[in-house]
Parts: sequence; structure tokens; C-alpha cells
Amino acid sequence: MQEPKYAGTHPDRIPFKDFDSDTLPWLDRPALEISRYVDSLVPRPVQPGLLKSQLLQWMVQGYVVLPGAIQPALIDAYMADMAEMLANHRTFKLRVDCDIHPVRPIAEIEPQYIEDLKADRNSIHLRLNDFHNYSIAAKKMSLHPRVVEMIGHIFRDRPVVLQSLSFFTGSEQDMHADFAFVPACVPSQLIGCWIALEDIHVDSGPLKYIPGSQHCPKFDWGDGIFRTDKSTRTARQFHDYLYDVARSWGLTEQIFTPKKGDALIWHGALTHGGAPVRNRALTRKAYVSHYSKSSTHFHDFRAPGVRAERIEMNGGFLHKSPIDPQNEDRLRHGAHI
Ligand SMILES: O=C(O)CCC(=O)C(=O)O
Repeated sequence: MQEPKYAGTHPDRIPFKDFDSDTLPWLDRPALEISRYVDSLVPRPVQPGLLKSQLLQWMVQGYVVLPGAIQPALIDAYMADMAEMLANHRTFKLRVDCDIHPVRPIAEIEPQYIEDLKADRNSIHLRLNDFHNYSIAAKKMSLHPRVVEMIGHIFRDRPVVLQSLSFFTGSEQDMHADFAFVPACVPSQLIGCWIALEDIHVDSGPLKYIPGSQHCPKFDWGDGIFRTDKSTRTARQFHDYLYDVARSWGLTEQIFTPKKGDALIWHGALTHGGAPVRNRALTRKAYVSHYSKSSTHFHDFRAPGVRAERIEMNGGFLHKSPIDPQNEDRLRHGAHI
């Protein structure tokens, strides 16, 4: 057998453990930067290699999955809180989104749709805003130690929850990127976390997303990159643009069919939406929180211009409800978990 032929040798650099970092092509450097960051952490992470690959995936693809992050008991407590709220919904100042009305208090929703939710039906894509203010279990999911830790590494800052959304069934939402709609004080400092409250069936209208799309050029709404009252272009045009630009970059869509308790954390500019529901008998229960950096975002959307009252939990923060402060933490099934 012939010896392999080498172009040359490196007599002065043997033995060496890795490439010379000064000569690395620029696209090979992010991994090195991540490596240096993780190696400098005190205390040392339990699985430094895993953390490095998660941060690298974030950098390239714009998301990280945390399998089994949320314990089933906490999710069950959240579901018990939800059932208690639905049984007394008129006494809550929760706001809801749905197909047939603009955002409004849950007390103003037609009773048949609340009865539908109790029976796991949802023909109007109803979803709740900011359930975490009432539910201790929801708070503990928004600021779960696993979630706070991961977002803490991504931001290199402690997270603050900007809002939460509770889904009962597939949203079938158009493709979008959150930064255009969720006004973090610093728009680039926005992260979402999607928690599966049950095993998600492929026909239930799972979350879909386009890895890498956070790097694509931004959509122009006619008045810039944010959706405003003056925008002349529509959410559907945003959706079409995001698919077009992803296609031109060779990026492809994926769907998320997690198990109960899995979490997906995504970049505020990552393209995502709700896949079509192919079986309307299926629920798709999920809980979403959006975050920014606690060092840059201080107000609550429900009381703009006022410094929000913060609650600290597991190293992160959320805002006490500015619209119903006396009922904060009224739903307590998660109190001792
Ligand atoms: O769960 C979904 O279908 C979409 C969630 C979403 O777009 C969001 O929370 O930003």
C-alpha cells in the first residue's frame, strides 16, 4: 500500500491539539468564541459540550430544543389552573385573541366558545394572553430554571417575560417573525419559548419554523421592519415574503412534534407559524412566553410609559399585572411544585 502523499509537514508545530486560532476561516470562528465563553463559566456547566453545541445551533439555526425540560406535574398543575379559570372565567380580566373579535376580555366572549374550550373544542382559534399573572404554575413554566438558564446563556443577561400566550388547538397562524409584532425595547433582544403541554400530533397543526431564517433580509411593511398602524402591507404579504426569501436562501421548513414537557426556544427573527390542522378533533395545547433582556426592558405592554413592578423567580423576572394586581397568583395548583 502506498503511503499517503502530503503537501508538506509542520515540524515546528507538532505536537498540536487543534488548528491555530489565528488562521481559522471566519466561518469557523463562532464555535471558538462559544467554546471560550463556555470554558470561562463559573461554576462550570454540568455538560459544557452540550451547551457549546446548543449555542452553536442557536447561532446558525436560530433555535434550541430542550427535551423533557418541564416536569409533567407542573404542566398538570397549569391544566388544573386553566380548568379552574374556565369554570369562573367572568371573574378574570384575562384578554383573549380569536378569529371573530379583536383582542378583548374573556368575559365578553360568547359562552358557547368557553363551553367549547372546556370540551377541548376551539373553532375560533381562541388563545389567552398573560395567563401567567393568575397562575403560579404558568409563572413557573415561563421562568423554569432550564428555560431561564438557556436564555441566560443566549442573552448573557437575565431574561424578563414580556408576555405569555396559552394555546388550546393549532393556531394555523401565518408565517411571521415576532420582532415585527412584539415591541421589545431593543428589537433584536427578543426570544420565544414554546412548551408542549401534551404530546403533539402531526395532524394537530404543529408549530412550524424555518431554521436559519433569522439571518434573512427583513420585510418592509411600507413603513419599516415593524408592524405599525401606518404599515401599508399585510400580515399575508409578510408570510409570502418570508417563504420567498427562505426559498431563495435554500432554507426549508420544519415542524415541531414534541412530547409533553419539551420546550423549543427561538430567536425573535426566526420565521415560524402554525401548520394546517388536518384533524380538528385533536387539541394542540401549548404555552408560549416571549422574553427580552432584563437590563434593557422595563415596562409592561399593558401600561406603556410606566416602570413595571417586577417579580423575580429562578433568576429571571416577570411583570406583575398592571390591570388586575389584586388577583395575581389567584390560581395556585402549582404553588408547591
Ligand atoms: O403556536 C403557534 O402556532 C404559533 C406561536 C407563535 O407564533 C408565537 O407565539 O409567536
